[in-house]
Amino acid sequence: MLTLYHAPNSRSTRIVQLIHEMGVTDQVDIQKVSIPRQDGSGAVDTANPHPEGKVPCLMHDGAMIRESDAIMLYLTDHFGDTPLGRSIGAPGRGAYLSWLSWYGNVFEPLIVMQFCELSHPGLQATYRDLATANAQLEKALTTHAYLVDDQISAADILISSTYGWAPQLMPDIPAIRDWATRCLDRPATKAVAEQEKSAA
Ligand SMILES: N[C@@H](CCC(=O)N[C@@H](CS)C(=O)NCC(=O)O)C(=O)O
Repeated sequence: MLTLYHAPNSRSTRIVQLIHEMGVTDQVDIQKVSIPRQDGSGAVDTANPHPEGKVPCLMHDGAMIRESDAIMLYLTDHFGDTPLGRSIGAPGRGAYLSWLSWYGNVFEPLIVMQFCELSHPGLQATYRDLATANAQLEKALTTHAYLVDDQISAADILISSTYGWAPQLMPDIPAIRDWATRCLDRPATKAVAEQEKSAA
């Protein structure tokens, strides 16, 4: 059995959205846990096996998978017939892995830097900047309807989730705005977000 440790209205929401999009809610046990929130509420939950007390955290037969991009890759590989993944040998596999990792290694750090109003030549040299990141998204989305190809993948769910919790970061770039809206307005993704927001 797969178990996802999840705190509503957090970075683990996108994993719940992926699970709903894949139609495998009956095959993943979703355990709600608390986390310390930026407003001072919440606390580390001893029921959460994540070594830093964070979410998301996925357990599968005693093995732990953490970090959103790794969890999405793990789930789409595990449920190999889902159209939201790109299996080994599929034409989009390289782009799929690249966008998933780009999120964790480049895009999320840039988003955090923006929130913290951080800038430094070393950060710029390593991550470039949000304008460069947005230009990459725009280029990909001008070529195809989604990041990997013309069919939505978990990479789209992951990267567009940013604009679900931080809509103010949406750039004024039609290709990005339209793509994010297409992703966030999908019935399963929207239903999870609305259910969590209304329960908060
Ligand atoms: N890069 C990680 C970030 C995980 C993360 O920071 N999660 C937040 C929730 S939005 C958390 O658990 N915070 C609680 C804490 O820092 O103790 C991922 O995407 O999985």
